[in-house]
Amino acid sequence: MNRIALITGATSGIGRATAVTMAQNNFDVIITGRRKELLEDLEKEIKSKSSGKVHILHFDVRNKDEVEKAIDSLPQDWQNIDVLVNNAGLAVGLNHIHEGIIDDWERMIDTNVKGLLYVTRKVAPRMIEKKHGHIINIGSTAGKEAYEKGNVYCGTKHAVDAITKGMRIDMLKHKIKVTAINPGMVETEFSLVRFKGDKEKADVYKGFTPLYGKDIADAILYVVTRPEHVCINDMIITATAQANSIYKVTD
Ligand code: NDP
Ligand code: 8X3
Repeated sequence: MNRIALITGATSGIGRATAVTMAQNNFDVIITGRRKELLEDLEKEIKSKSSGKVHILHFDVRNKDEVEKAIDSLPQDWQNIDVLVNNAGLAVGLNHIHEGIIDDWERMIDTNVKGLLYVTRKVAPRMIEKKHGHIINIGSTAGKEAYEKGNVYCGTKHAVDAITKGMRIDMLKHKIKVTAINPGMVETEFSLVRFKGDKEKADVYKGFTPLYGKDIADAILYVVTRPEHVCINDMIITATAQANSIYKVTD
């Protein structure tokens, strides 16, 4: 029987690649995000490529009521979530702290930190009841060191790092695994969102081969297919051209 994975932020990038990869590898997937039409496209693609079942939940992770209603709406046979991938997230803006835009800060904090918490708060109690489950939090190399103008984004990802460590301790006696996956630069919609649709500024992947969503999806698949007694706690994955968020070589 397939296991069930709920993936937040499945309309694009890492989350989308993860949904496809997991569905091709014995998972039924609950795909979530705000852009409903993209979730419907993804459902079609998954069904054409695999035998994994798909269920769509359409919500904004920043809205606590929407999160609760969406997860409460799951039909009985979708309720036993084995794997939660807390992936939805974003960077908005790249400014020195004294020039930062407060609305950008709030979007990042509300999505990357509070959204992750709201979803986890709804899903984790069900895992505890079953004494089984695995939570994957998508952090970042930006959660391991701060870089110039990255202040608040780096802060949210450092928070994900700390929350993941705390979660793992709290979940220990319930036999629930908690893993952080911390990617470096992955070519997705991430930069377009960060630079608010400015394609020129968003072209930060010139002169080197970045990571792609599938690279991170493969790592997630590896992590969730380890034997019961093995938990990968923390993984940092960068492009070969990167040492961390700060050091990168170009051709
Ligand atoms: P994308 O922009 O391609 O995807 C982001 C996903 O998050 C989309 O599916 C988007 O869906 C979803 N999302 C954003 N805000 C919300 C919200 N309020 N409610 C629900 N879903 C939301 O970027 P990535 O795939 O690159 O990013 C995925 C994660 O990986 C993020 O947490 C990011 O911080 C992290 N990361 C990315 C790196 C990179 O270089 N790309 C490196 C390290 C970490 P929709 O807009 O439809 O709601
Ligand atoms: C995304 C990677 O280095 O742009 O989290 O912050 S970075």
